[in-house]
Amino acid sequence: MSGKGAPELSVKNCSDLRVAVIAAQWHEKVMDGLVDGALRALHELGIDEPTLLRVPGSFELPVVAKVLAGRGYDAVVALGVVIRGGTPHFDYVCQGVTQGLTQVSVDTGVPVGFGVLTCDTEEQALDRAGLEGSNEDKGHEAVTAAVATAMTLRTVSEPWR
Ligand code: DLZ
Repeated sequence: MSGKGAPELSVKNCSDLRVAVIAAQWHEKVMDGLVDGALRALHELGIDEPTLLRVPGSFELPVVAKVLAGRGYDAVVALGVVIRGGTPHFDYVCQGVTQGLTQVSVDTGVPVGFGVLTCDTEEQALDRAGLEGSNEDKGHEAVTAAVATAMTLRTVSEPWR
């Protein structure tokens, strides 16, 4: 999937949103970049006190996302990195986390930003991690998408305001 074609999202008046970021811990350097990008995006949006929780691996992201979605957060952002190895384990973890996060979002009505990299190599992940020399900043993107969606939902759920 190419990163080309991403929209320039302009999100305003969202500083009162409650946002939680959940980050897995595998592949520390890439994760540091994703978490930094996510926190930077939140700061740019005026959301300065987000909740940040860590989980062991990407497979654990959906259950925590579900609990947070039920605790009044307006948006949840899930960050992780899964790198293909020599067994089918990669496919199962990717499938579990992707379907799990989708299910949480659709079932709860709380937007879940998908900041989980699923890559063949560490180099591909580093290129998307928002680090110096990276071409993409997926932690930042995931926050912006989740917050933009939460703002859209706000207009739908309160059309009389
Ligand atoms: C087991 C595993 C493997 C092999 N690779 C990754 C990975 O690349 N990225 C990641 O976030 N997590 C990985 N895990 C751990 C699983 O996500 C999960 O934490 C364990 O299977 C325990 O439930």
